[in-house]
Amino acid sequence: KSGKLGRKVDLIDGKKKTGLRSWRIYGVILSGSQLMFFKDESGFTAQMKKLKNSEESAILPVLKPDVILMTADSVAVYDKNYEKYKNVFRLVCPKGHQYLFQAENDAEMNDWISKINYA
Ligand code: I3P
Repeated sequence: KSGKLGRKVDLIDGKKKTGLRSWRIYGVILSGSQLMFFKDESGFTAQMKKLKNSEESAILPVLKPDVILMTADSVAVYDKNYEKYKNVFRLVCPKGHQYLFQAENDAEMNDWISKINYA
C-alpha cells in the first residue's frame, strides 16, 4: 500500500512528549511490515504514478526512504480522544514511541490501520 500521510511524533518512552511536535506530510509505502517514509512527497507521488504505468520495477531503486519504521510489533488504533484533525490514527510502537498519522479520508485511515496491523 502507498499514499500520503501526515505525521506527528507524539510520545517517546510511552509518556514523554517530543520536542518537535509539528505535522509534516510524507509519501508512505507499506511493504510487508516496513513502513517507509519519503520527505519529498511530490517526487514520491510522481514516481508512484510512473511505477503504476510501468511493467517494470526499475524505477523503484530511485525511491530512497528517509525513514523506515518496522511495524511488526506495533499497533495502529483509531484515537477518539484526538479531536483536532479528522482521520487521525495512532501508532503505538514496542519501545514506547507513539506517532499520530493523518490519512486523506476515513476509508484510507481504516485501510492503513488494518494493513499495518495485519502485515
Ligand atoms: C506544534 C504544532 C502542532 C500541534 C502541537 C504544537 O507546534 O502546532 O500542529 O499539534 O501541539 O506543539 P510547533 O509547530 O511549534 O512544533 P496538533 O496539531 O496535534 O495540535 P501539541 O504540543 O499539543 O501536540
